[in-house]
Amino acid sequence: MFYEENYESMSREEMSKLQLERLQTMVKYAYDNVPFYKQKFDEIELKPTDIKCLGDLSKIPFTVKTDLRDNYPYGLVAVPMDDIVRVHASSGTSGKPTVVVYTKADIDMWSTCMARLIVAAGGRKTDIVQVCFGYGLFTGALGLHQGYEKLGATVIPASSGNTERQVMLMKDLGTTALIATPSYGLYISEVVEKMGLTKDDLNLKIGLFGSEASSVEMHAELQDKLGLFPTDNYGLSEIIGPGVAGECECKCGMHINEDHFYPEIVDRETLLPVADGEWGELVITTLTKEGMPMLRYRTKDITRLIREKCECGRTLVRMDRIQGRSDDMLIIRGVNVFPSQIEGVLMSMPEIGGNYEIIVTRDGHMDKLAINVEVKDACLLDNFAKLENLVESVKAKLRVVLQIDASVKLVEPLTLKRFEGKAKRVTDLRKL
Ligand code: DLL
Repeated sequence: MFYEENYESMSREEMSKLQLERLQTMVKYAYDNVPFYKQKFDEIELKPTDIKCLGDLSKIPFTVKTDLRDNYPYGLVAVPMDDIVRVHASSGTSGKPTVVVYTKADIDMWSTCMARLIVAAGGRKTDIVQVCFGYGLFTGALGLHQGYEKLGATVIPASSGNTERQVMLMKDLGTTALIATPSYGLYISEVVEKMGLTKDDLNLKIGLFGSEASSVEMHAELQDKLGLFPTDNYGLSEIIGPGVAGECECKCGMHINEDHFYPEIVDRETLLPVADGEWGELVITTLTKEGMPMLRYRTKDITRLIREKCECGRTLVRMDRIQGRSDDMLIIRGVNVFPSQIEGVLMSMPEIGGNYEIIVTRDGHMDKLAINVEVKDACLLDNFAKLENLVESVKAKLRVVLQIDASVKLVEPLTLKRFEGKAKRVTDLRKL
């Protein structure tokens, strides 16, 4: 089933034609209405009319997160404030938040994009949807909320936190669709168990997870514990929020709403476009956004594009699961380490749970990588020989994947910190 079949299953020729038309209009619009873009174009003597084909996009300078910060709060807005109907912001780790704005048409486009991805994932009008993302400036909750509402489903704006109450609501209100970060989804599954319930006491059918990385193994666990079909969903506030891309029922990459968000993959170091299918940093240009157009926004997220035919019938290009963020990458003893690689190893071991901490320290000139991870069954901690064996096999697997040694500590179930939003798993004490 499709939400907008004409756009979702366009031929490549039609899609490229539409993208080029929209790109040319968007570039002129941004140049005419946002002094920031005009200045950047003028500096390199680039004119909107120089964009004659999609490949010409690479002539346009990148936009980065600090451009939004430097123009805080409304410097990149392309319309009179009177036309802005919503403001969101992403928290950011330091200083001012990144503010993003929406016109009425932007909200409509956003809801439509979200509705497309919900339907692609298997969500329906008949769903009772519990949104367990935090409501507020974060785009996650309202994004999914609007999309599901547009579809005509029943939305419960539960927000995040108070997990026992979430489970009670889920059970009593007959929730069929769960919306959360994957780490919060797993935490909910632990609370279900703690409350003496099982997936059979719930009526969950589908879970739209996103806003942080998740592994195949995490999805298997969500499916097993909660009895739902989990999908991965990607987006970022600077572009729109969720609704940029999401997995369909085939789960073989996230379809990008590329008639609204044009994707490019560039090499992390040279920033030049990579060959089709290669891994690199995702760069997105908004093709239809009015309030705050983004030209060649560097997401810092590492992925690749997948163009092979998808069984679902959608022709929208797919992006692979995010491998990490270029600014998340740790350099430990000169070796590049992505937290997602560590997670992949941990989640592949059945005795180990999904909760872990990565701690990097420096002893003299020597970087040290320590990993604390919960075992699934506390009894294991009483059997010294078994425990030692498990620690050694985790270390050996990590060595193969990362090419460096790590110290590994197995701890009791439910003893590490839990998260209701995006999980923070890495502590790099070297920077302090
Ligand atoms: O997290 C938007 C969103 C909300 C997406 C709900 C999906 C569901 P921000 O708070 O601006 O927006 O964070 C954006 O989160 O650049 C990625 O690094 C990360 N991210 C988002 N989705 C995924 C995902 C929302 N599916 C930043 N896998 C992005 C991995 C993700 N990382």
